[in-house]
Amino acid sequence: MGTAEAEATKPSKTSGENGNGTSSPGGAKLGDFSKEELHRFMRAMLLFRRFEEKAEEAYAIGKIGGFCHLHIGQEAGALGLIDPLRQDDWVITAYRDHTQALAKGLEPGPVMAELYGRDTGSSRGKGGSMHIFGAEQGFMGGHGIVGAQMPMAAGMAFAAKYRGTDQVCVCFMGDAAVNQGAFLESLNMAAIWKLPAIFVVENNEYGMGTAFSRVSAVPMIQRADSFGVPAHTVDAQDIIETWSFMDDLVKQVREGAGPQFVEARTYRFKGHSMSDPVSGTYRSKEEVDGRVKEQDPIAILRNRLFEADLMTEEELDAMDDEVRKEVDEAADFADEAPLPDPAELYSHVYAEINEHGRLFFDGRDGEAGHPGGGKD
Ligand SMILES: Cc1ncc(C[n+]2csc(CCOP(=O)(O)OP(=O)(O)O)c2C)c(N)n1
Ligand SMILES: [Mg+2]
Repeated sequence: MGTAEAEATKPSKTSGENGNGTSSPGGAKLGDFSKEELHRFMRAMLLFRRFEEKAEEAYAIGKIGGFCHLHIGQEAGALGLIDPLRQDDWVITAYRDHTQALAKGLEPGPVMAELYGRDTGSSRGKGGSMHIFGAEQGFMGGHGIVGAQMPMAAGMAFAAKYRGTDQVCVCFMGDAAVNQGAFLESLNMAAIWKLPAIFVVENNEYGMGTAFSRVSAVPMIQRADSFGVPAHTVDAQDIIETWSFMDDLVKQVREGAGPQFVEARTYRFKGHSMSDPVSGTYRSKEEVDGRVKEQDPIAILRNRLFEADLMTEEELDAMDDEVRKEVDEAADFADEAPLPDPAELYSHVYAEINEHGRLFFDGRDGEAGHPGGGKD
């Protein structure tokens, strides 16, 4: 797809001043980035794509069990909305989390090993696909309950404000999550306390098989209105726009602009999870094929780079080969890793008893000899 076509498929963008003075950034151009940066963007998105394809393949042959939700088609959002952050900023998200973890700095090996349920996985094989974690990288999970991550995001943003740091917390959610009570509570408290939180809805238009238009009487962008939280829309298939938008917004929040709501407009190219078909009763094959053809974030960047003579086909092929090798190595790392030791069953889980009581330091005493405690 050529640049003109890519421009034509862009959703309309909210720009200019918002209610409380935060501006919706936008209007970034290719020329705002160096060739090296643009190549880095391409490489990262290719890595995400190949990683997910490998996960899909591994799932199909039974190497990965349980739930597995792929992010294919949504790579520009993963990169553009996370890459501008510092390592000590936090990201918390839902279950479609593999590429977001990579974007926040986790290595492909431990993420793949987590999908394989291995001891070297980022959650020591106990979390699986939906619960990737990297505390060191500020990646606070991976959460399977729709909306569960939002109050925790508000809590982390509160901690930053209370401690007087300038950290920012970015909370991702799917479009279905805005109908959860946790959404209302979190946005309201974040607004009242002017917390440094950015709530990002990855609006891929469907919550499993339910179109957003069937569960909301108003467009997504209006959902934050009643909290006084400034709302922005960004075309999350376009890495250039998304990255520069987020870079600006994070700076504003770091400087005290308070919470923000972002509708990142995107589309998932695969089924809801590995057990769901790509298309079916809720969306037609024609719809999916059309979106894949017009809105593939990797193809959009590739075409722009080719047109601007900023990348050759050979360079792209070489990059792709390198990335495929990296993903193969991640899969080998996962394959060769041991399963968790059964003796570790009660460590790093809520049932753990340590010298402070339970894992969450709440002061309760566990019953000696019973790793699960037993008082409640
Ligand atoms: C509280 C709760 N209700 C229902 C589910 C089952 N469920 C899992 S994913 C999902 C749809 C979520 O869709 P969306 O938020 O749009 O995210 P997407 O899958 O599109 O990334 C539902 C209903 C759940 N995990 N948690
Ligand atoms: Mg959705």
